[in-house]
Amino acid sequence: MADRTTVQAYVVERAGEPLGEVFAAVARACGEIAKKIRLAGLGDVYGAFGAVNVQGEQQQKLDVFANEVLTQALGAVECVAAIVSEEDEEPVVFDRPGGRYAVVFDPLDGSSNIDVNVNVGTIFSVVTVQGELLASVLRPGAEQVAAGYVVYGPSCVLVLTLGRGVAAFTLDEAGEFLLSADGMTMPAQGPYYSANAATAASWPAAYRAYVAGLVGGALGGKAYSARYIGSLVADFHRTLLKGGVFLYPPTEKAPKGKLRLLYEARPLAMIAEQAGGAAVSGAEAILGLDAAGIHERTALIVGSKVEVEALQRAVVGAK
Ligand code: FDP
Repeated sequence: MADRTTVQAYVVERAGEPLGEVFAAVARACGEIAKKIRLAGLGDVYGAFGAVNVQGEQQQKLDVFANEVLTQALGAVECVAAIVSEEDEEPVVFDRPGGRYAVVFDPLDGSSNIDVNVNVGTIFSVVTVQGELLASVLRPGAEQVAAGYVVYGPSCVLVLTLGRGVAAFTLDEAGEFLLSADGMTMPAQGPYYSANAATAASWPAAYRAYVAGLVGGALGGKAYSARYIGSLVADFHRTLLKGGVFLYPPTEKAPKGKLRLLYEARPLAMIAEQAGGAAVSGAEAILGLDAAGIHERTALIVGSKVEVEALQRAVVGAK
């Protein structure tokens, strides 16, 4: 049952005013993005913006809008030293003495789903800037101060962790995210696996055998069912609530994986671990990985402990 605790009040109580302001800005911006998405069919917001981003992907109009709204909101927060966005080639640095955090985000994830009215999301991570900015954001995800995502679905939900558990907030009609679940835990094992089966022929053999095992009852006799939306936040959100495993393995086209380490894999890995789940890139824990660049890609296997550890054992065994 929702109470009247806002995101900002929740964060201030547990982590202090400055981080509370960061989350207030994220919540405000995501509230605006949610409104834009809800009314997308009535405005000129569907379709391509006409430019290609640093990842070589067509930017959608809503990608650009979401990036601008988040950049503006976070740029107005005194303790934010810099932002790193999927849509920007380089970090945006704010020249101010009080800056102690960098916020790393994917403003609108799953944007190929926008035009067909399927769930999309925003993913973000907060890190402390100590010394050089770039070195601070590249340090392993275990050092994240906080992480979260917003899923723009039938209801709009913001899920966050401050490193001590996971909580969810639901956007109300007045535009405020209010606490709707606290102390969230992921089931230790779940009924679903989630992967783009069309790419399976080009996965390493251990991944193919693993998924065949899930379907065939190799993990405790359960026959797993498939669910794949193709929108990471939505696929992760289901995995958090229902359990199971989401996997985006290395493929021939993307041998290092498709998803981005800093603003997709790391924040979701932190949330998964805080909810009792796990996240690996194959043999290694996502949160232990160093990054060489801000737009680095990784394979991502995230979800319930039983399934993720089984995959990790399979990959290590195949080496
Ligand atoms: P999209 O290409 O629509 O932006 O990170 C990008 C992402 O979506 C994820 O949201 C999603 O999980 C994944 O790519 C889908 O990739 P495939 O189309 O290759 O399955």
